[in-house]
Amino acid sequence: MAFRFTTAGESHGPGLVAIVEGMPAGLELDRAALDRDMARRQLGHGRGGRMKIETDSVEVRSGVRHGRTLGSPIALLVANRDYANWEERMNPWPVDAEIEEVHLPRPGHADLVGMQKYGFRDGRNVLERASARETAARVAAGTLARSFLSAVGVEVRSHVLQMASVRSPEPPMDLAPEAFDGVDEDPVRCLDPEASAAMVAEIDRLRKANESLGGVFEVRAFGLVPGIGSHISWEDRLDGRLAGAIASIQSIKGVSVGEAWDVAGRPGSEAHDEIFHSPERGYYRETNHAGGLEGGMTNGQPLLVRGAVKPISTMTQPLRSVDTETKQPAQALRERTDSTVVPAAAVVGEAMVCLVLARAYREKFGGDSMDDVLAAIEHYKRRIDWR
Ligand code: EPS
Repeated sequence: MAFRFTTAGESHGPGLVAIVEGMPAGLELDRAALDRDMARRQLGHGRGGRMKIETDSVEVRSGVRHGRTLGSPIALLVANRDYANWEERMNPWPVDAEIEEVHLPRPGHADLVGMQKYGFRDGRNVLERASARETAARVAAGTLARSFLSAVGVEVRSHVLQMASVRSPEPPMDLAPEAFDGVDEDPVRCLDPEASAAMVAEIDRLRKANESLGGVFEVRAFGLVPGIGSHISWEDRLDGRLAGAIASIQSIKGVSVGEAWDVAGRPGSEAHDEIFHSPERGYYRETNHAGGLEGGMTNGQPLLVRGAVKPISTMTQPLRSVDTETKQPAQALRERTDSTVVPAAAVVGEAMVCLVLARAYREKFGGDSMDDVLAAIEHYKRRIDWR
């Protein structure tokens, strides 16, 4: 069965659901690790009041028995604690109460076009699903993909490179996975302590000015064998899948692979990663401009992907909009909100990269059980003499 996942759920509804299909049987899952990823997504200086209400935890409803996958679809449930405060407004069934509608679409949010497209007078019918709360379900699904990848020797890490106009120094292309240890303890998940302090100060400064902040994060994956993805068809090119997956995260406006935008301005001689071979190492490279992908396939180098996050579109000092009932000028909806979600978006980026890589590994190596998967990978590594 093909590896795939879907999510369901509204931000202030009863809860979120993720269903993951196509995991092999016999994968050992660590319950604590699932909740650890959920907690990492809630971190970051600049989040709002909602994160004090939620303590996200994953409940496994199917597909796992005594800590191991069964090969059947895995259903995951993440409760919305805030639903207790929204039971009337978000009840799946009619309620005996006057419910206020949202008629003030926020520029940058899905509100207006969603109301037009789906024929709603109440913007809440759109914004509840468009909300980045949905990413909790993606991270839940991503934890399963991460467990699978970890069993095949792949590790996925992330960090924040830029917060509004504050940029950290460019990290080296050859960072080891261990360089990311402790990044979750940093208030903005930045690897550079000086830049981190400047980012925190910038969040505080702009928050006081009623502004929201965007930024840039990077996800790196280590331990990939060469040949994941394929040059054969556009749908199988891994760069395309990764870009699509990252761009599908709420608030993302740009994706890059390797030194993308910089490479575009260089001569070819400075853009590519020359190929070497030694009896000890086999094939190897001394640079990684390509970010670990050539011809839509992993080349055995670390994978480097970045996402550009726009500032959150719910503003404490709302932008100009129009009342959809009266068509008169009005200020956009004002709601409790975060100042920035860039540190959280990096964790969601990890989840999406894990899900894309797990799918591509499942396609390449098949297998109904983990033993089958591991045997297929071993065979392949021997064939291409990969160490
Ligand atoms: C969000 C608005 C805020 C965020 C929410 C996404 O929620 P609320 O309107 O309840 O304050 O906190 O993100 C989450 C709840 C989450 O878990 O990430 C939005 O409008 O997108």
